[in-house]
Amino acid sequence: MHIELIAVPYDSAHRGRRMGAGPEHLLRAGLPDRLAEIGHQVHVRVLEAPADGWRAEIRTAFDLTRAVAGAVRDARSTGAFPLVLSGNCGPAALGCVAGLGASPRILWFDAHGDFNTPETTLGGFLDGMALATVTGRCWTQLSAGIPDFRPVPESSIVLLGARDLDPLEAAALDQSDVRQVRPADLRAELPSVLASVGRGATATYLHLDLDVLDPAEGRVNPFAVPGGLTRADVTWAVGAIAASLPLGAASLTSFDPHSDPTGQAADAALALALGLVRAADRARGAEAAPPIR
Ligand SMILES: [Mn+2]
Repeated sequence: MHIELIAVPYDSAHRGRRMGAGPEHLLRAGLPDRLAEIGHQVHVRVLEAPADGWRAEIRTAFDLTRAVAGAVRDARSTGAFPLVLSGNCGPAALGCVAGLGASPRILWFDAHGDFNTPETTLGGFLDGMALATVTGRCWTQLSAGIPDFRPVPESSIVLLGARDLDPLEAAALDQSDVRQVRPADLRAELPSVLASVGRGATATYLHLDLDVLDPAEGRVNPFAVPGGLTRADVTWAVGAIAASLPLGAASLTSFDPHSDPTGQAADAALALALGLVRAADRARGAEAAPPIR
């Protein structure tokens, strides 16, 4: 399979800082070579914020989102699978949704809801609003400036593994049509959730905020909280998703190498990236296979 590895090395408009260091850390740790070793053709593209621009958290996030959308569209037009490595969730998710064009299903792994809005956030972190922005709950004028972006209906979205929500954010999620699968319910609930959300799906975006992992699997960033999924859980779930929905694009986000002095979280991230690509490739092969007579 041809893979376009799209790196977005920013966190809150800062290049290479905190989670912004994650994408290039994973590239240096050998992700492109590991993918090539298992038979894939890999092209790496590192996206940059506009060279002349003033850095502002919100504006830069949307500049990067437009760049991701273009890179995803380019990759898909050549038949490559876009795999985004991003410091933040918002540019990755909004960019992939826009790049996919048609209204996708979204499977969103995250310890957090990313469902805050400017009116509910306690931390003031734009990226904690990423999923709410995707659904059109906030930042609607800025989102409208992303070519081909259309808000995704909440009923097309599944949030998996979330366990650390602000109070008003939790209330908004509970009242929304976003389906939630709690960490402890993953294996029991995912098959039926996929059966219902997958009906008629044309493109699916898989969002893997690495802090969905339990910190015992490696501490991926300063916001990681206990009660999360194991590496085996995530690998199983990604395999199940790829087997039942047509994966159009995927992202790995929020890895901060500074939180991971032993390298355990980096190992987990590499293993999950390889597992995700294997699952996407298997599913593509199954689709391309001639019907059995
Ligand atoms: Mn997130």
